[in-house]
Amino acid sequence: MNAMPQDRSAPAASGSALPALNDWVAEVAALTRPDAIHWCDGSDAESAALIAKMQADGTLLPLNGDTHPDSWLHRSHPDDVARVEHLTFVCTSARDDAGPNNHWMSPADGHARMDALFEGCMHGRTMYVVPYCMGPIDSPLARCGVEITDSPYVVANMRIMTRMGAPALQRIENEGRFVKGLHSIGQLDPDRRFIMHFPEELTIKSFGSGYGGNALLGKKCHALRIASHQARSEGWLAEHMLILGLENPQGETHYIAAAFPSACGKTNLAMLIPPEGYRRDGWKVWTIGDDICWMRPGADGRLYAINPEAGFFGVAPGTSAKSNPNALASIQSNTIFTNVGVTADHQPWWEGIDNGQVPVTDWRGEPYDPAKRPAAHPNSRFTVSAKQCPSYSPKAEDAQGVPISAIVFGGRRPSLVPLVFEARDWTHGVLVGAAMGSETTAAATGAVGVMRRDPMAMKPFCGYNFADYFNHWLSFDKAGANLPKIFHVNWFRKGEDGKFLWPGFGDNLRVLEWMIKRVEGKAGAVETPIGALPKVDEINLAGVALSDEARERLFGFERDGWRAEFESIGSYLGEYGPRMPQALKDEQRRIAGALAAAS
Ligand code: O2Y
Ligand code: MN
Repeated sequence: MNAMPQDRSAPAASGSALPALNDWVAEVAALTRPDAIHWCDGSDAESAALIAKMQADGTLLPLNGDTHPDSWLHRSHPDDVARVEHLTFVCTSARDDAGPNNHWMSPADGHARMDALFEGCMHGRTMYVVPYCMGPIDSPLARCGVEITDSPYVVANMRIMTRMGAPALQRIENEGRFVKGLHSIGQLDPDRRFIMHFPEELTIKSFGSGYGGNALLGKKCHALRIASHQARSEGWLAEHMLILGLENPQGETHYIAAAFPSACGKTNLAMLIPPEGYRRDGWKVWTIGDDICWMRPGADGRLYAINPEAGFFGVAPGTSAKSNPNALASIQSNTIFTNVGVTADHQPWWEGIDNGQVPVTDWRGEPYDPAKRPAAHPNSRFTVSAKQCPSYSPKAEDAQGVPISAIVFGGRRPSLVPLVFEARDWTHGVLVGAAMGSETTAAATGAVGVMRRDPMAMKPFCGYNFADYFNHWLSFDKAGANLPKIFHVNWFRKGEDGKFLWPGFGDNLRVLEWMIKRVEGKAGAVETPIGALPKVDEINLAGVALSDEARERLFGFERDGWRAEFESIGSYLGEYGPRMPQALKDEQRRIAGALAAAS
């Protein structure tokens, strides 16, 4: 049983029928010395009590109850506003198992460093024990975890983002296994902040941050870094991908999973509204998930996917009735906003909301002064249940997942990369994913036009060596497999004048339609060494005004540029040394050879 007294302020189960869980909670309590322990059951009453407590101490500020019922504003510490990749570690016994794509520490050093920080850190606080399930509670693809945290704000977010509480605890007790996540906000001191992963022990320790991916341990830490490791040993894939369903006028739905680096509009694509003509014809887009996808082969050889999350932790700035009406509709009630500005009548406000209102208070709680800082922090967020999204698919709750017809990779490529191309086969597709990335902008790094590769958008999230990860991807191509086609898209191609050539947003559906036609064998393509490009007359561009330059750059193939790109891809693969799978190196050489031969 627990070493510490139970918090009686809200009804809660006290302890678990699983000795391993009770023992761990007792061990953590002995280390962190909280004043009270609260086992979360996920009930409405528990949530109401937690929210009342946070309102009383100023952690949550009420927003306008008429326009945004049951919605709250949280202001994080100004030094704690984003994920911290430089303080994020993967602690494997062998350094090479974490790979050059991760910061590494030995498990012994990692635990020692973290346990010193956790020592006595919950004195004066309540320790919350949060059982959660990533994925539909009855899904064989779902996996469970328990987050111990001293942040009630984290508990409130976990309740939205995961299936949290009694049903999850029940599943954990039945299965006897769970990911252990220990979190404390500490003193929110950036010099005493680390996010450490121990994949061999299915354990996460996070200290010193209360924000997003650093603190909601079900998300990036569990569902990507730990799960990617677990997926490798169990034969499935844990990916940084949205999942959407594309329904045609005949009522047939194809499911597409798509990986883009952070801040490339994944949430917008997942909630896409078809252009007017498509809507009239009966096309629909269904949202399954906007960030994470767990996939595994089914009995028919196809990949079946679930969204392990239950909510959206979306970027607020730029979200508007034009850019993402579904997101805007989702966040009209029951939403936690973090680090947005507010209007005089306490409505949330951010740059790009474009609703004719004006902010009076910025994200730090100071009078809004555009000369000083934006009203909303650029990484400000909304946390909301996926069930509030008008395009949320009932299939998202399907325990068996949805069959994936196409996998899409994409990045921000102002030059060279056409709007869309299709990989020749699975191995080529894995190479396309391994080579993807974005060209930097001055705002991001100070260096313009430098290619930052972000394989499968997993650079910050793969819990093991990328070379082994590519090998794992390649391993799915085996007898009996019926794998999705793989495509690459680039919504961000620019013209001579530096302006985007493709309208993006709803018009991206035209590209998705071409992909599905390819899957169904109903569209032709131009074969090139880099893959199959659409014949311009086989992609529906009715109503899209494209200049000759735009058509050439969006649908053309620039041999010289690709030759240089493939040299660069070869060097990149070489950075992973002898662990890089030979099949991927051979594929790079095959294409480089084809590019050279045709000169
Ligand atoms: O800054 C954070 O902690 C959040 S990062 C994030 C949140 C939701 C979805 N994706 C991401 C990401 O960085 O990929
Ligand atoms: Mn993400």
